[in-house]
Amino acid sequence: MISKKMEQALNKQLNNEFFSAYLYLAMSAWSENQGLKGFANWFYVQYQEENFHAMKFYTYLLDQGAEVDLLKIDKPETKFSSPLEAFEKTLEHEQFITKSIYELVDLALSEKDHATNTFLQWFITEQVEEEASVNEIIDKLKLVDGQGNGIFMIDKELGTRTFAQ
Ligand code: OFO
Repeated sequence: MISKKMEQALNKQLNNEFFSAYLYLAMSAWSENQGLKGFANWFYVQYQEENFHAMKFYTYLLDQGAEVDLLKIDKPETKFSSPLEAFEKTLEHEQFITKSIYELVDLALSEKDHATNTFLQWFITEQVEEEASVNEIIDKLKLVDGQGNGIFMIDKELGTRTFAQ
């Protein structure tokens, strides 16, 4: 049993996760149109991961006998000036998500809602990994400084990412 306030906050996060999926799907389509199939693959896997995150919130709400409120998903940005810009926006977005997860944990702690706090711990770990992997790609993109050869190599590497739950 969770509070109404927590129910609302978790539904907002469910929406944030679906928005994340939408944003990365837009980045995947943009990459594909640039001929960057590896980048497109990376963002597509990211899209799959975000749907998986969203469904974790969905299942948790139902497990708690709470209502699932499917809020409107905002339109994401669909055009980017370079792969570096797309990844910098990814990092910015992930930092926003990390902050929103921390706020949920703060709420769970203030309500002594141990079940929700435990549920959220998985996301805390996940956010550390996500920010680290995005930072790593940003470093590489900065290193190659938009040079075709370097972008080609990174594209090849990003093409190997697969979705694992
Ligand atoms: Fe990108 O971790 Fe969920 O939103």
